[in-house]
Amino acid sequence: MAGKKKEILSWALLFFAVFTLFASCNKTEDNNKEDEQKNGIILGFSQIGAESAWRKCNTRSIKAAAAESGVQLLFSNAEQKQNNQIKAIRSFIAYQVDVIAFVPIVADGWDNVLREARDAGIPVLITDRKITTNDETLYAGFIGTDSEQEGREAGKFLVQKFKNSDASRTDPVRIIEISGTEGSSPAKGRAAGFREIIDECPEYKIIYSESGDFLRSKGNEIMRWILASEYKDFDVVFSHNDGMTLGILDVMNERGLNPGKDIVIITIDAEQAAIDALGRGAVNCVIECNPKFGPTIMTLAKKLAKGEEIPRLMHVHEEVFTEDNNVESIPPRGY
Ligand code: GZL
Repeated sequence: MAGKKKEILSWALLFFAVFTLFASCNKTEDNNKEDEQKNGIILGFSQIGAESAWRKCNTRSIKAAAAESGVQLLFSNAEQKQNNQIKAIRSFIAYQVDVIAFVPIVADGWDNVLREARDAGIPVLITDRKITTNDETLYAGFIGTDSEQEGREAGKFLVQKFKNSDASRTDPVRIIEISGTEGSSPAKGRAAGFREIIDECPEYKIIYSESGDFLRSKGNEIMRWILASEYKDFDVVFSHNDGMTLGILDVMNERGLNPGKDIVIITIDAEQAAIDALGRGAVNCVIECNPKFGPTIMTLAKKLAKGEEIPRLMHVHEEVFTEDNNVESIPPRGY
């Protein structure tokens, strides 16, 4: 009997040993999968700051997409300083991230730090704003908005608007331009695209242009100054982003002016507040600049981490909303 008991015990012990071994293999496998998910690629991202509703939405899109796709995100907010971006990129290099992505606050001054990233073998993806460089080996590709086209759309709306309204008009159409951050690709691109269209029509005249740095407070300040200056009689405001436009509208409303009726207002971004202003007739044209390309950034970063090629230039889809649109049909903007 004792022998029988012994035999059963040995079988039980053998079964337990085999079961434990099998379970631990599974566990290791699960751990590996979990590790891979958790420790996917490491992406170092330098964002310029939080200067507008657009920027905050862009950041939300990037962070949500990283979490969704298992990308480990090292996120740095440069607080509007190029130097902080350069320091962040250097820290990503030191940390040996798999990929670096960033929004260049201005177009110039990136060659040295991007050369360091290239020499460290870390691919770079440029997002939202563009850089100026003669060395195409410094980055793998660009994903973002087409600022020149946004400027052209503003010009096309304006020309159409005045063609329809008063064909007999002989005096010039006096335009105020409130532009974005000096030296940034959106400010340069929007200005260039707008001029490409209106320069074909001599009756359009930009009587005053100043950078509002994409800030609502600066838009407000500049319009306050203009209304007390020799430029106070104008027909159109072309503002490079909705934040500055909202600051401009605040002053106009304070002064009992009639934006959208006596003064044509054209703005870029298409944040909800601008669409609402379009709906109440305070703005005539809102050109979309789409901030929600976080998922595409993650897809491109994963390709780069695997050593795959990506398109050199990718522009996100953008719409134009005008006073002729049924605003109710425009989906909620989310920013
Ligand atoms: C444009 C983007 C601009 C937005 C602003 O691509 O860089 O920066 O138009 C934002 O609202 O601050």
